Amino acid sequence: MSGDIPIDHPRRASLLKRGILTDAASEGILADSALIAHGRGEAFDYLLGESTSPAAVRAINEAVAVMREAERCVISVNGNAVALAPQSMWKMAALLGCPIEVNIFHRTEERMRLLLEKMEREREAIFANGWENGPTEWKQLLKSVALLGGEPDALILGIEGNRAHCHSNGIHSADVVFVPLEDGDRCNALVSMGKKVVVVDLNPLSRTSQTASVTIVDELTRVGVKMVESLMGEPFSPSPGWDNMRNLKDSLSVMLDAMDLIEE
Ligand code: PTJ
Repeated sequence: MSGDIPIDHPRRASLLKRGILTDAASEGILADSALIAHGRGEAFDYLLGESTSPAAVRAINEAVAVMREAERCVISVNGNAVALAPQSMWKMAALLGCPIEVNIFHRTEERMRLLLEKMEREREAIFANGWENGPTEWKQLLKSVALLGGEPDALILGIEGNRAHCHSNGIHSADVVFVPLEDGDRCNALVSMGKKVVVVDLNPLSRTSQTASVTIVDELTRVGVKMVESLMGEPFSPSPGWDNMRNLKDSLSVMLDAMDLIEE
């Protein structure tokens, strides 16, 4: 796929992501509506100029600080996150010393099996290729990350059906949950359980964005790389007056400023 797209094509990064997702759909790891969700995200990303805004950088910093200070952090991944940014998720978990839980909205045992297998293959790929600029003990850190999701023994309160299943030593007992591409109901349920919820969502107007404790309005693959970089640097504290709504408005105004790109 990458060989077919000229290196200077203006939509190259976007087309590569489409290729990754259509391959993942063929492998059976995505929900039926995953490509629609991605397309919605793409439209917002277009308005961001497909780059990380200063508001998103502030949210990424806040997210990293909150996750570092957590007593029990967990990274919750769904089909789209496993397809798009699996290696960043592993590296973040290794640096934070926290588990990864595969937790999907459209849960079937077959999808869960495929997602867990794909995550393990991606961990192996990091071992095989090394971790550039990673900490000296990276192999040990990566090895020690627990991958949860296969044997849920608890429920997310306030949501129904298969999508409520989670692990008691993962999402259920976490004080901070990182959930890229979350749906509104589940984000709301996690917040109602008293957890801090950090989300990545290109749509600043979604219920997820508005409900979360920290919302990063940016594209997941870019965010993953930046969060790993930040976690490899010096720790810093969360900002005491973090105002998520203010940051959402700042993100939305970057999109509205795209109007200036149209010459009269
Ligand atoms: O794997 P499952 O079963 O858990 O299902 C996953 C999907 C994504 C299908 C499910 O969570 C879903 O339907 O999500 P929504 O409610 O459509 O929300 C997805 C949100 O993610 C939308 O607001 C999109 O704008 C946003 N989004 C899509 N792709 C990206 C993104 N945000 C950041 N980076 C992306 N690459």
